[in-house]
Amino acid sequence: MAKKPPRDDAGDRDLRISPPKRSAAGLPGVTHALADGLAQMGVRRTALTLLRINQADGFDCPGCAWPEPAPAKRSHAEFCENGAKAVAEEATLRRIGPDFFAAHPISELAGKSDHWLGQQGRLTTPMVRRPGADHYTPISWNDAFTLTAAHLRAAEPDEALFYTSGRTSNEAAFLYQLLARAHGTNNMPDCSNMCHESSGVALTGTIGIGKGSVTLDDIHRAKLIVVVGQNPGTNHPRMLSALEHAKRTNGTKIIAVNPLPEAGLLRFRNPQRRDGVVGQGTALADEFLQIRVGGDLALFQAIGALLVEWDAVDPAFVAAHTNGHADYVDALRKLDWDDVIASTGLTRAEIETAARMFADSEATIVCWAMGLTQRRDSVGAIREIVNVQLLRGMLGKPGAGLCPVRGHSNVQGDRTMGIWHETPSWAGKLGELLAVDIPTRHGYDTVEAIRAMRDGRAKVFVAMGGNFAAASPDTDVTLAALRATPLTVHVSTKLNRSHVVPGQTSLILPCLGRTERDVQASGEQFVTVEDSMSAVHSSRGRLAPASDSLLSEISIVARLARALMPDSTIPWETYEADYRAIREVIAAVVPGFENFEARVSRPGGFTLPHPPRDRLAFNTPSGRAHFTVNELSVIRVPEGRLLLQTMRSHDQYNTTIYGLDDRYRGVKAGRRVVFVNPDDLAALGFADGELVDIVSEWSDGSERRAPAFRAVAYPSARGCAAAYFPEANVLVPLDSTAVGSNTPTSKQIIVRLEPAPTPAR
Ligand SMILES: Nc1nc2c(c(=O)[nH]1)N[C@H]1C(S)=C(S)[C@@H](COP(=O)(O)OP(=O)(O)OC[C@H]3O[C@@H](n4cnc5c(=O)[nH]c(N)nc54)[C@H](O)[C@@H]3O)O[C@H]1N2
Ligand SMILES: Nc1nc2c(c(=O)[nH]1)N[C@H]1C(S)=C(S)[C@@H](COP(=O)(O)OP(=O)(O)OC[C@H]3O[C@@H](n4cnc5c(=O)[nH]c(N)nc54)[C@H](O)[C@@H]3O)O[C@H]1N2
Ligand SMILES: [Mo]
Repeated sequence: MAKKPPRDDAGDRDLRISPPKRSAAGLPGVTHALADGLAQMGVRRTALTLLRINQADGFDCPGCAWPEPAPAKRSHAEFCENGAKAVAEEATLRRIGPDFFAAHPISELAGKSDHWLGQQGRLTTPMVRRPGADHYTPISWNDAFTLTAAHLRAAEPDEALFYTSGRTSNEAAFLYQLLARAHGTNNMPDCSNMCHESSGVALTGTIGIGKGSVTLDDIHRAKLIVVVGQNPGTNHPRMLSALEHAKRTNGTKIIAVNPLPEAGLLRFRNPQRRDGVVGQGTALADEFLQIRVGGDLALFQAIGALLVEWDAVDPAFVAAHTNGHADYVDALRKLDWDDVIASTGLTRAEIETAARMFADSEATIVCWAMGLTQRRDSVGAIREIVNVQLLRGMLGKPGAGLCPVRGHSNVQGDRTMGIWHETPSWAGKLGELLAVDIPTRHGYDTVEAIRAMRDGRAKVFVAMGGNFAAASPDTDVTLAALRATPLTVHVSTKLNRSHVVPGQTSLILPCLGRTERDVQASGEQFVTVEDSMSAVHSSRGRLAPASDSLLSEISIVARLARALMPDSTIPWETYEADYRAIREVIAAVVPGFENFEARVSRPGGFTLPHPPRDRLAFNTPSGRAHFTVNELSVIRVPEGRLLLQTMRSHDQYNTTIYGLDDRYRGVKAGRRVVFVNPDDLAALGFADGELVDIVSEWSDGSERRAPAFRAVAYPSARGCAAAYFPEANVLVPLDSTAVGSNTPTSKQIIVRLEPAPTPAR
């Protein structure tokens, strides 16, 4: 039997802190995975569901976007502790229906924690909140679509916003962008805007494609893997198996670049190997560069400068495939090492050791994630990684390349399918094929969408998954913006913050999840997804749906489209009845998807072309890869202030909080903690464990406050602090974004700590 959801909202009442762990996974990983499954699903369902994850005939793990090995090489347990938690969260046996919403007014739910909201169970019935009401009440699907269509028709097309989170399948995403564009807008903000947008912008500008260039096979064959600004032990646990494999079979060297000594990067105990469950495990990182937050651009410039100085470059590659080399080298000659030291907090000797490893490696991969993408200079920092890889000729050969490690399991696929606030290159073809006018005006990204709602320029907000209210920056601004919007519509599996800050009218539309059977008029359907390494494969759920009233995301889009455009010549009904019809259109318009149906029906699917990797072809104006010159500007943190980054605990999936522990970092039963180097804490006059407010300071003089965090002395880089997202989002100013990608700077916030006022008795 599954356990009942918790009744009370414990908060940080029982918070305990112990020293951080030195290794990841092993036996505790296995038991934690099972504990979550059992609590949510009971024994039988836990066993049945977990064995289907990432199998060729099963469903794609809704956890992260790390790829699966080829079908023949897959183990029976091709998932990790956190994948198991993601599945348990969706396949839970807990349900919330009309009774729940009748018992809990919205004003009460708004006071609950994200953890409590998510723990209540799966949404079962469409619900509506009418203007002024404090309760959601049931609404029929038909009425929900009619209501939404009426609001959309009453507004200009560009007053509508269509948000997407990265779990949406290729088919649903393709149909959803078609709906938005046929309606006449490119307003498609998506979670990517807050995630890897900086990677896409940096890579498109330099190598002509916004995606990573490596495959899993490359990871196994690399001689050097550099992991920058990423915490795979928590966020991509199966990546650790790949790193371990490379190390054991190939002697691969690993460099970790991070302000925090993350457990998984230092040592890994592979739960799929006997010695990993009980033994010491494998030491992963050979070199740990404990960089200051924001020091990566300087680090890679310095590595580039040393490689040039040592003549450790690949002149043939540079001459044949790149341009801009001379300007780049000129700029490197002017590099100011004092700035490099100030920016990175590293010694020159440490940087030289790392550069030597680059110089000695014939096959280098650089991986990165949110530690690199959510800062003011993110695009520049990623371009500097590209520079170093180009210098050494690390594209288009086995075991080498650029590897942005994506987050959501289909976030890369969603962009391929046209979820973008600009116009995809193939939009013209789509317009011709279906006889629709495709808009060419730039739409709003996430930050612009918030501004539009705040300023009354948006009338309808539709979200295909995700949790916009909790994921977005500047929480108070975002919540007010959502509340001011005439209609908000959330297609969701679970209750979350976005539902309890409703627009004037608000709809919750409950949908099927990945693990569930999807039966339409033509029979049982599957959908497809694309992982972080451009491999496309099918995903088929097997569980009975959480409720008979659920619709698939595709049905919801198709039915909304018919309500909105009754005279449309687009065959929405056919698409809903048979997803093969959607794949046929995708095959006809999206490059790389020729013969889609047949190729994706093979076990393991197929890999999309990547011109730089496949044949050193660069879709840039010059046909070559570009070296770039990026300005190094040292982040000056005023006296008495810290540079705060916001990150994930081990027990959360973005805004979904599975539990209140962060095992590897020694945190139990609480989330309102701020990690600070002990020397900084002492210098600022705070004691370890003291209760503090975090106050962020923005350049326009405005301040934002996150009250009542426990200060934790932690072995972080000097001058830096870390707290969890989404609790700390309130501190990120809406206008503080990365140059070039407009990604909120969730990893670069200047803060001061203040003693928290003693609560009144
Ligand atoms: N279990 C689980 N899995 C997930 C997710 C989840 O929430 N839970 N989220 C998914 C999503 S959407 C994403 S995008 C990924 C996120 O995966 P990660 O990018 O690993 O996520 P974060 O927790 O934000 O970790 C950022 C890391 O960067 C480091 N860092 C911070 N600032 C800097 C800096 O200036 N320089 C460097 N070099 N490092 C820095 C932090 O210390 C931390 O280790 O994971 C995906 N997978
Ligand atoms: N401060 C700070 N802010 C950040 C970040 C950070 O590091 N720091 N990270 C950013 C990043 S990398 C990302 S990707 C965003 C994440 O932003 P989002 O993608 O918007 O947020 P999630 O928390 O992943 O969304 C969780 C919700 O998705 C719904 N859901 C789950 N599965 C399904 C499904 O199959 N279908 C549908 N329709 N709904 C489903 C559930 O209702 C659940 O509550 O947050 C960003 N915000
Ligand atoms: Mo993400």
